[in-house]
Amino acid sequence: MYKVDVGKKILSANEEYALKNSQLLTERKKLCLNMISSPGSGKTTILTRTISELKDKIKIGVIEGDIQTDIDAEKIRATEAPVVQINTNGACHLSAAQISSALENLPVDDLDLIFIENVGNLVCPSAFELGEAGKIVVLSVAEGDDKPAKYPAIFAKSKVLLINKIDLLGAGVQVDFNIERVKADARKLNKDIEIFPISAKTGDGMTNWYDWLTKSVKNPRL
Ligand SMILES: Nc1nc2c(ncn2[C@@H]2O[C@H](COP(=O)(O)OP(=O)(O)O)[C@@H](O)[C@H]2O)c(=O)[nH]1
Ligand SMILES: [Mg+2]
Repeated sequence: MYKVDVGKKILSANEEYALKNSQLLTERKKLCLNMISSPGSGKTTILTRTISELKDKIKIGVIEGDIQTDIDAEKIRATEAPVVQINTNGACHLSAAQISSALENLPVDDLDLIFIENVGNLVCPSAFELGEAGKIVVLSVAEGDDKPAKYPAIFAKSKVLLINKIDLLGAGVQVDFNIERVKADARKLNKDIEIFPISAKTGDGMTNWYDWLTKSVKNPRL
């Protein structure tokens, strides 16, 4: 007869790797942030602008997850930040095992902060812990203000919500997006979430995000 010890949590293979990644990052005091959004919300644009504007203050490396191609990794490489590309060949999220091997290929000791750009998808990546200290969810105004209500999991789990493309809310542009509704819905799911409306295109609002990053690299487990 089998005996099941209900008191002991059995870790999945993904959780085992996530724990290993988290231990490695904690030991080396490196901040790791897992950026998640739908395709086209602006993750790569936010990263390239952040890397360039903080380059004298914070040393940033990137793990790029994509179903196919290294288009985004090339954009990151142009900033001169170290980058490792992972192609998931169809999978809708990165796994902790993939992050573990990517970390072996990044000069971790030379970095302060490692961003993971997850595969573009608002649902799938939220279910897979990678060993990161925190998740950053990006929602652009062109996607509609009902997304926290419709896709609650990622908003409930994230440390930060970046509301991107606020330049599209300018006079004469037809985008219906109620920022106050998004803030209220996200805070209903997650009272501690930090929310920064930004435009990665114009730079509007980015200093609030940079201040949060600068503070957080000093406390890499958040
Ligand atoms: N108007 C506007 N366009 C943006 C902004 N951020 C990104 N984009 C554009 O949105 C598109 C998708 O951006 P990208 O960074 O590739 O999104 P990702 O798929 O989430 O990595 C590109 O054409 C960007 O130039 C922004 O703040 N304002
Ligand atoms: Mg991208």
